[in-house]
Amino acid sequence: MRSLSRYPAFVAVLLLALSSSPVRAAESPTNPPGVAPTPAVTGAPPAGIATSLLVNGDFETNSYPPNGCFFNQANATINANMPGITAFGPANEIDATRSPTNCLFGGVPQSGESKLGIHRQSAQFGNIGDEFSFQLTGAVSSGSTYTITFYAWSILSGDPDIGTIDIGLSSVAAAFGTLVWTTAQPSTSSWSFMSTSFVAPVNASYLTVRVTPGLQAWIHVDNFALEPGGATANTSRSWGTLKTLYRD
Ligand SMILES: [Ca+2]
Ligand SMILES: [Ca+2]
Repeated sequence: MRSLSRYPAFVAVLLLALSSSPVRAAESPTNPPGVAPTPAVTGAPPAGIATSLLVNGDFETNSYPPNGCFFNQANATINANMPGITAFGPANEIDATRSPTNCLFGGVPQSGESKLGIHRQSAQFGNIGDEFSFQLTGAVSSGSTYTITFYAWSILSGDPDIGTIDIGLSSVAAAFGTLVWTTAQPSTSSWSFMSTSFVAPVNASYLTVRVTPGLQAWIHVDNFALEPGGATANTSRSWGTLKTLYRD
């Protein structure tokens, strides 16, 4: 009976493993320049967003003027225009959009009209990077499980590396804090869906984002959500456990 009672959890782990390959979102058609933005869809938020702990995880709440592409924004400028977001990386050059177009690089925003581009510079400039945090609507508790999802698109037009994204937890808005996940490499031709569940190693009030140190890459990101719960890998499940499960 003991092993049977573990069956649902085991299936959950299997499903997690099967779903770990990146899922590519369908691309939206690119609107021609000058077309007015499509009005925001009203009603219930998409599934998975309603319980997100992130403030402004889609970047859609901002005071940038419409139909604009805002490259190399000082951290203070990002912070003045995007509630819930704190830019703090030493590179000080996050790119923000409020446009139904792709702003010449990557794709149109994965959701809405705003995405961010974060960069890590060349070794000549010390590989310094852009970093930012999301304010949380509720504290993350050490020892509890959470699921993070977002979309990323790596741009190779001016940088040699595809790069990866680091996700961290921090007690303060302007420091990366503790690394909890490094993603796989995003696609360079479409939005890659990034998702994992993790057990929080620390209490935190902010979720942090950066391009992984040690290389030179420019990655666009959009539509972040952080939700309580999720299935995490259990390294104690051995082949012996599997055989026992089916023998019983
Ligand atoms: Ca967005
Ligand atoms: Ca930039």
